Amino acid sequence: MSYEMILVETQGHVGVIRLNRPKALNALNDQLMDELGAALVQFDGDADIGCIVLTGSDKAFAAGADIAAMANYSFMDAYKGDYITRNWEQIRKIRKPVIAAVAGYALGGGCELAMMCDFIIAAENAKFGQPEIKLGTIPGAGGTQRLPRAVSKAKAMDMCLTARMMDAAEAERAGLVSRVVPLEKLFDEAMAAATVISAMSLPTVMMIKESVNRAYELTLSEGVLFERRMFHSTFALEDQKEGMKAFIEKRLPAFRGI
Ligand code: CO8
Repeated sequence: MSYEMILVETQGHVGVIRLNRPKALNALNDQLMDELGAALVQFDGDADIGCIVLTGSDKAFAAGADIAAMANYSFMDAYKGDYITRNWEQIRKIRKPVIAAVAGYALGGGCELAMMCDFIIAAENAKFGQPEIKLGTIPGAGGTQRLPRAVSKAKAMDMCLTARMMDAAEAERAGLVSRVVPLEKLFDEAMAAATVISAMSLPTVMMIKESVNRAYELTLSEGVLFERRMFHSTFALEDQKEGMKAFIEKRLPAFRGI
């Protein structure tokens, strides 16, 4: 499939998707979200890919949902799901890790998209925010739900109600991002992390992603039970035999994803 609003490439075993709508600061419209969903699904099904990096430009990861496109929607336009809502959840179905490499603005739907990734690496110039209130609307893709889980209720309320932006240093302190690096190192840092992950056992990687995500949905005892069963099931993997044998033999493991 050819894309107009994203750039897609593979580097080694890493799939790279770059949002590429520079004139609108990567504002997220239906076409872009359809293309993003298709590219993610393609990488998820590609046996050669172990991890995905999602990034934008130096100025904007994404400045939010496309305001011009939705300005005149009626309730029914939005609710029926034919427009903004139909294609936003694809990323949640992806089973391989997706790293967001965020530089510049990650606002509104852009911040929500970054939070739907498995972790965020930010450049020093990154700015996160949920400014929907200034438009007379509210976050619609998880901003009021994922942000409090990531940064506490106090900061989430502050950001959603005042529309203020959080810079990269504050985002790291608050736990929204896992690392902050100079802008010129952002892509390399994300690729290095993705390369490390893609050398691991793929089924183990996928089980960790599933287990950590359960922490958002379950009680502690149910979550620990889920993790325990996943842990037990790794003993069915050849990669577990290889990983432990390699440790005992003092060599690097050669995982085969089985
Ligand atoms: N939508 C459409 N166009 C945009 C958007 C956007 N979100 N953001 C920027 N643009 C466009 C501008 O209109 C401008 O276009 P043009 O050159 O044709 O006038 C171009 O990008 C450059 O923008 P600026 O000139 O404004 O650049 P500045 O550097 O001066 O400012 C800002 C950058 C601060 C990022 C500013 O552009 C801004 O405030 N943008 C809007 C941010 C915002 O409010 N985002 C939230 C949108 S609502 C949302 O995301 C709800 C998500 C719900 C998802 C639900 C799914 C189910």
